[in-house]
Amino acid sequence: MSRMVEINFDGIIGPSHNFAGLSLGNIASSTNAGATAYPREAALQGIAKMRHNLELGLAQGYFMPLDRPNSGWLEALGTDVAAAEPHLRAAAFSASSMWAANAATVSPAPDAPDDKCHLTVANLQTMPHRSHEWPGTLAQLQLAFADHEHFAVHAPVPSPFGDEGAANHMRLCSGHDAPGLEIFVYGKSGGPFPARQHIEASKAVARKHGLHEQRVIFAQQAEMAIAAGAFHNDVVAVANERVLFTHEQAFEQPDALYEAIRAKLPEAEIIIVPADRVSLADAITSYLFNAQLVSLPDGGGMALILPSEAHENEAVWTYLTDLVAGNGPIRRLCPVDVRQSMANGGGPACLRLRVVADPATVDPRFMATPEKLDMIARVVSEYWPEAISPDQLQDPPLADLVRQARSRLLDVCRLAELED
Ligand code: SUG
Repeated sequence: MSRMVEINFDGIIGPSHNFAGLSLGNIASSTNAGATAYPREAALQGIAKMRHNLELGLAQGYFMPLDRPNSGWLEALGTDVAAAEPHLRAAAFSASSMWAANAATVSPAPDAPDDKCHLTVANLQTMPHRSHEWPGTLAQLQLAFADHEHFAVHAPVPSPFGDEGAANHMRLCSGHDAPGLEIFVYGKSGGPFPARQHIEASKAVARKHGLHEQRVIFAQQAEMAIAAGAFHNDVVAVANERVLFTHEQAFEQPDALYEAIRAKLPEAEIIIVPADRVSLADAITSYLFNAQLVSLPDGGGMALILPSEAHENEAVWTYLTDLVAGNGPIRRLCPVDVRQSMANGGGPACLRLRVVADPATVDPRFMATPEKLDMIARVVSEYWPEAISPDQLQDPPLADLVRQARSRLLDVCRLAELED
């Protein structure tokens, strides 16, 4: 019997995690540029989040870190790890695939005419350090979702149309296994920071997934939000089942969007956080919308898995406490510590890709259990570097150490075929 549930696949934080200030428009990344990073602690924080979600009764999976430093990419640029200019070396080392919300856009089977779950790997072409993720990500998606009866994995949208995957995509539905309304959020360039999601990419993904135009909305992200540091829509809005939880200033034309949502999905419930309760600046530093909004099993209502930074922001926490005290669908607040990822602009929701599917149709090597997480934590504790400062990226032993750590993880997870 098929059991369609939402599975959260987290990117395991790779051994080369560092703060190189590579993402213009991502305020945390720019603020922490040059700081010492703690890859071991970072990965253990990510594993603890997965463990927490398993304990809540949620289905959990993971993706492996990619092969870094990416020497093939440097070679294509006519250089290598030793000779590369520092910005290229840092881009080759980046552990940015941890942010699995940018891995792909996912349309679950109930939304598609062929009754398959469609995944399009994101080209991430706006930021150089992210533009070389997709081949490694595609290889994993093809393995994890190799069951062609249930999944269709698509190649990336071609250049020059930037696509950043699920971070700019929301799905509203009466239940995960019911047909959904898919909202694609795009940006327009021209502001101080790049708009990373191009409308042509969003439209291409919707076409490739075969979505019916009645069940799709394309909405422009507010230029003001991008300029304030919301480099992806999931920094200012999140959806789960029939609920859209959004900041008032997330969209360029919010009223038109809300109206279109209500017309296409009358049961939708839109929770709008007003700027006079939580400013855009507080929303972006606290990452309250970069929460995982999840449905708890057994009718437990919805919970927000939030970064602990949201707990520490008075305006944000007061708003959230009032929210759960009301009679709304969001019943529970669960702060989690993902500070190492947060310092590069990645909250709990950035670290995961949601796939609605029957877990039995997914390659079990990508599915988490408490025992497997313990095993992964042991590899991380033994092999992940404790600290990486930016000037260490040029030390030849670091590249070997990072590669060896990943190989060890692939071995214990029986995924050595992902080795290049
Ligand atoms: O693409 N940070 C990532 C953060 C991605 C967050 N994802 C979502 N919002 N879904 C980015 O900007 C920083 C890397 C550095 O500076 O070293 C970075 O890539």
